[in-house]
Amino acid sequence: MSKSPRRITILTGAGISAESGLGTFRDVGGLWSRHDWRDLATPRAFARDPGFVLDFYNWRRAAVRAARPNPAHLALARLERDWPGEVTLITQNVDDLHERAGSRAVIHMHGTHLRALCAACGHRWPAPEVMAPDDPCPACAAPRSRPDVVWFGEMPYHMDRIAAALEATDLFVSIGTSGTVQPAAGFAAAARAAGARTLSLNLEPSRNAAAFDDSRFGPAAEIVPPWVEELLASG
Ligand code: BV8
Repeated sequence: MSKSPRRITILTGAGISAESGLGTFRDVGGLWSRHDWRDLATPRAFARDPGFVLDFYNWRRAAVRAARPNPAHLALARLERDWPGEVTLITQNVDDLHERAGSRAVIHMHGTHLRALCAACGHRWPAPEVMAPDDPCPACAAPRSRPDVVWFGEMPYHMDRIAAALEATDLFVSIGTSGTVQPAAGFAAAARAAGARTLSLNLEPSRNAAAFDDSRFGPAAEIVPPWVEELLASG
């Protein structure tokens, strides 16, 4: 690795939570191979059958509560704590395993399971274990509560903060994502165009593999901790 990067920006996807027992989306047996995302992760799906969509998220929220952070989550929390420069952690995941591993500043660009959103007034509150279509919004009482996650066709959250991080970062690292979903899949190329080095830590080459200067392949729980160790030793 060339001279130590002062600013590090990390993007994680479902692959980093795979060894915590949470499914990925596009691997064999992944969520979108068993369910059609058009019926579950779009505003139209929610309008058509809110009970079906809420049940899907209730089931996934219960799986998140039962899951534990794995060594990859813990290693990133250590990097944020011990790195002498700036570490920006962006996740496409809606689980809270980064936070439970000790990461303090996590940018959830696709939202989070743990918050509910009122589709009528925009109020947000901690999501109950089980969400049902006729739950009244605590603020406006409308029965329009939904998970506070970003569905297909909706604008991801915190894009201004993300754009600023990609512009300024010295090193961009993508962990456990297939590079399929935009705009996240374009972050590596954007960081590189702004002068950053780019690194992919993934089980296999991602669809945007050409955007990475370096790649390491293997399960995140096995390859992320040694990468963090190396970085801290070089810092
Ligand atoms: C938007 C909800 C614009 C939360 C999700 C045509 C062409 C290009 C783009 C589009 C298009 N048509 C539509 C679009 C845009 C669309 C898109 O990109 N579609 C793609 C699929 C074609 N994007 C959007 O709609 C986004 N919004 O563009 O808005 C806009 C502009 C103006 C105004 C309004 C709007 C919104 C995208 C967010 C959708 N929400 N989920 C939830 O339920 O979780 S998508 C879903 O995919 C999740 O959020 C997930 O995080 C995300 C990305 O998936 P990955 O995390 O990468 O997971 P995946 O299974 O794919 O890959 C896992 C990887 O891990 C694999 O590489 C595997 O090898 C690796 N792995 C597995 N095990 C391990 C491992 N790695 C390490 N260790 C292991 N053990």
